Amino acid sequence: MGIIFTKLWRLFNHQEHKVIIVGLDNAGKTTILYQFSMNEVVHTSPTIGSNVEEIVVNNTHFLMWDIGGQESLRSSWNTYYTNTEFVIVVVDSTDRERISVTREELYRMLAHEARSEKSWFVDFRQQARCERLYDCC
Ligand SMILES: Nc1nc2c(ncn2[C@@H]2O[C@H](COP(=O)(O)OP(=O)(O)OP(=O)(O)O)[C@@H](O)[C@H]2O)c(=O)[nH]1
Ligand SMILES: [Mg+2]
Repeated sequence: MGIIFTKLWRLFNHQEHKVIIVGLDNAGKTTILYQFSMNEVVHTSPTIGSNVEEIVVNNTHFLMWDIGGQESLRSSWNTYYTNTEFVIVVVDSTDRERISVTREELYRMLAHEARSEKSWFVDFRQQARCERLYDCC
């Protein structure tokens, strides 16, 4: 009970919550970021480095970092971990050939010493009856 209270207190007492969005290149991270911030699907190009947007939900501020997923950029993901409270892992489940690469990257992140005290969400973009997430809307 005490732990839950402490976590809730931390959650609502902070001014701003840092969220990182990670996943392989072409998974749909930037698309998600702008769906959150502009509520629309925008044209994207591969992210070199990162994009960041502030999103406010019910007076709660989230600073959302969308990090480029190309192979050469993945080693830099851990530099974004500091002060991160939420991690969204985006997986394009139509990309079957690279599911094992995604799994390795996920294990690498979970093994990192800075992984603790974060909430993790995994977004599998593709369900049986729609091609990918925004096709379902
Ligand atoms: N059909 C469909 N296409 C999507 C969806 N999400 C993203 N895409 C497309 O997939 C491509 C890549 O999307 P991005 O959001 O740029 O991918 P990313 O994960 O940011 O890729 P990097 O920046 O290279 O790491 C774009 O052409 C998007 O339009 C989806 O839910 N459905
Ligand atoms: Mg991107």
